[in-house]
Amino acid sequence: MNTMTESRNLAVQGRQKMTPSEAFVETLVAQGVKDVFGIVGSAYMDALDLFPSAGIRFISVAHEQGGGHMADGYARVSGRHGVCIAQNGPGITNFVTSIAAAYWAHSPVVMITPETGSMTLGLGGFQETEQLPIFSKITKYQAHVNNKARMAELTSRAFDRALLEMGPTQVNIPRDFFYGDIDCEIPRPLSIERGAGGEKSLDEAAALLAQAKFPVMLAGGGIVMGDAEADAVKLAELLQAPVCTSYLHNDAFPARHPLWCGPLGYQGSKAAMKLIAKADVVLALGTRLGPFGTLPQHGLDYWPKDARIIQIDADPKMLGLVKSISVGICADAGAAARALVARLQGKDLASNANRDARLAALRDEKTEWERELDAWTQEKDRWSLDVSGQSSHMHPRQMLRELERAMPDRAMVSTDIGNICSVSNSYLRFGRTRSMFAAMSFGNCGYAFPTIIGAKVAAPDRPAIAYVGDGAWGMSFGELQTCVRESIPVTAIVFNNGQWGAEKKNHVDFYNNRFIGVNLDRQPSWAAVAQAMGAEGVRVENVSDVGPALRNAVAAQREGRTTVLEMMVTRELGDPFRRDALSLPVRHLAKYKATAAK
Ligand SMILES: Cc1ncc(C[n+]2csc(CCOP(=O)(O)OP(=O)(O)O)c2C)c(N)n1
Ligand SMILES: [Mg+2]
Repeated sequence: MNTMTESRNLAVQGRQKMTPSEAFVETLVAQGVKDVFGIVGSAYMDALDLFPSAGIRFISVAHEQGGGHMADGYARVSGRHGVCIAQNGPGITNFVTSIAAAYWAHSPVVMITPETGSMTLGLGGFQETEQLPIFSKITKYQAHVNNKARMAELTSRAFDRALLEMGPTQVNIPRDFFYGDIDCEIPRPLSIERGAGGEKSLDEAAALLAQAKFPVMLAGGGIVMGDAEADAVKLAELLQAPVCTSYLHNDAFPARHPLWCGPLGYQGSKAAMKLIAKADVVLALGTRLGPFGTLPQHGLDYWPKDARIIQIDADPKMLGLVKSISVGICADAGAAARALVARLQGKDLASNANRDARLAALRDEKTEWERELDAWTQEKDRWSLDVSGQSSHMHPRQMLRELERAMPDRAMVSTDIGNICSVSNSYLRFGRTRSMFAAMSFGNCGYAFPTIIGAKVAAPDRPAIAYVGDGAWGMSFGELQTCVRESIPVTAIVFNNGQWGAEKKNHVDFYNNRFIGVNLDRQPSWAAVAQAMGAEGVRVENVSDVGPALRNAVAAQREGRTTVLEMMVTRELGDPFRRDALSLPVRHLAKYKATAAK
């Protein structure tokens, strides 16, 4: 690793007298912070008062969880820190879910947690809870300001570590430590460059790739975070290798590229699965090979068990963790790809011998999958046929295909957790990185909408679209207030199927349609709710209206207006999330016998 310091320091220079609030805010300035998400609280009023003079926008949100997700979306689209802050105690505990989500999305979120005053800590006063243990497993670094003189040093370190360790960090500040006089210097941000990996392992990887007869690249989030798309493309082209994207990182490789074959994992591309199944060498570039991303899908147990795996990841702890690997390289995805290109260029590649046949297989699989998707307008299991037969609403797949067709250039799309959002995986294709913001492995409902709001703040000139199920919408629509109040125009596409569909699917498949708590009866009209909250609300009933509705909503963003598109869809349900993790019910006690599997 090389160390270098950046020279964007606009903060005061040199050691001097200041208040800890000034030291804190100047550290934010030094770190390039322009936006902070949160809800006001007395605990940090003195620092907040300085934000406007420091050129920092405070974005007032509806719920701290939303603020944490916004910081996450902001970080994911920009590659810079996302920052959130709240009142000690309940404001901070409201951050828990969003910080856990940011942890699994590898987002450099810095969470500022003012805490109860140092002189009353432990006395059980007002809004007191231990704020470090709660976050200890979902942050990469926790700074506790144990002395006000260390305010700038520790705040700065939390910012540096968030980038260095690719995840959320915490700065915990006893609220009385904002006041007083200190003598200090504002640290300059660290900028640590990641390298290409060890020479020996790069040589081994290059040798494996040179001998491979059917190399396949698996493009992961490391390509997105490392802005390594061009390098990944070059390496794939050199090898003429099909490229699959890892689960929920559909933006890791440009979908229009002839070598792209789509996402692996839940509701992914059969073409990608069938091609990786043929691989003798898998080049996993910038992916931790998370356990959820390679589960069998569409009845295909596609992971190539005999293939040699080269895994490249920026976090050494991820190497060989989930899959056994032949070569592990701890590296920046782009730098490693460049180093491999340098080693392989002009070399004799074994895969050249069957290149035409491999490319023909790639084209055929892709064509077949597109044909299958075109014909797959509705789910065909018994439950789905029953409910959709009785409904005049849209089939979710048809609606998703229309959204795909109308998707604007440079779109940013966030997706929630739910059955329809999961099915959307097959229809989300992107031309560039930093475009897809799914609720990653933490998988919390309520992720997508606030996350896209944060993304829009970081990239106001890009169309911002959230895919959200109606259940998840019930958790997160409060942030429409933030869109309207703070003039952050986005589009929320709410899939109204009147149910917590993904969980209902488990009732259908495992519990003989004994539905408990899965029907969302007597919902309000979400379009009307949006209008009442000062946004546009449109109810979409017909497939032919889907494309125009999305185009209008995107145009409205350019005029500063937020739109909720309420998509009226049938109750049919795609394949379940966790077939692997459920079993048919076994009952021993007589009173429960009626619920046993027949
Ligand atoms: C915070 C949270 N609570 C509960 C769950 C469990 N869960 C997973 S999917 C799902 C249903 C989602 O329903 P909806 O948003 O309406 O989308 P649909 O499945 O109907 O498309 C639930 C409750 C979760 N993932 N996150
Ligand atoms: Mg639903």
